[in-house]
Amino acid sequence: AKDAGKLRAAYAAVDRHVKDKQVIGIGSGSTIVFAVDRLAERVREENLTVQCVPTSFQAIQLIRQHNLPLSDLSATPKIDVAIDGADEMTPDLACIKGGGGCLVQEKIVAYNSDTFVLIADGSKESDALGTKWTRGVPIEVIPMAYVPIQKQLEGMGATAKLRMATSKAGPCVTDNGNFIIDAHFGALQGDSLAPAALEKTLCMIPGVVDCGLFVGMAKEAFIGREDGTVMHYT
Ligand code: DER
Repeated sequence: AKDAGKLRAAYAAVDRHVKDKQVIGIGSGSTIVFAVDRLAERVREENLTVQCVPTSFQAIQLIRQHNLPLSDLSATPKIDVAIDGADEMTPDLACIKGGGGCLVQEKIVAYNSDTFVLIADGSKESDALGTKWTRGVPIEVIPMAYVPIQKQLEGMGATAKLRMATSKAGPCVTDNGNFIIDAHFGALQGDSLAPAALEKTLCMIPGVVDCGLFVGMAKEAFIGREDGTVMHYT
């Protein structure tokens, strides 16, 4: 049922936003797979001309596997619409991303797009970030600094864990060659823990490349709920 929700959300977003002659940011994760399926179908059926900018090696593979035109920010720095998933999102469209470890390029692509659209199944909806996604805010860090950063995060009251790889020995290494610390602060509410404030605090720590708090970035969200409806947040 989750996959059905992901598919419905993905199709609704692509059908609502994708037009001819667009530069499209392609996110990472599992929900985006449905969006690229639908995008490729529409490009073929409607003979659309699009350029796709990836947010990870996974996105590059998806674009190539569907024979979609692969571009990058050097060739097409202005993105019309970026579509991506989320690990948890609140009604104001703030979200936690990075469950798939691709948050750095995802945030760059989202930032450089005119319209950033989230797609997700209903399990991602939340009243407060950190209450349903309890694995922590993903934070990409320069490897040589991960221990002092981990200690600083613990000093802020978080449980901070270095993300270990599952299909290789040792830490997870991102597409950019860095490590990820997952820092769980509990519910992100209150002055210092409000998502916007926390994002700034985290990104100021030397050695932090970026964090998985996307605040004030998404303009819309399509959520495929269990009951078969698609909630369109704008
Ligand atoms: O890692 C990420 O940011 C992904 O976009 C993630 O947040 C969404 O992954 P999913 O579509 O597999 O749930």
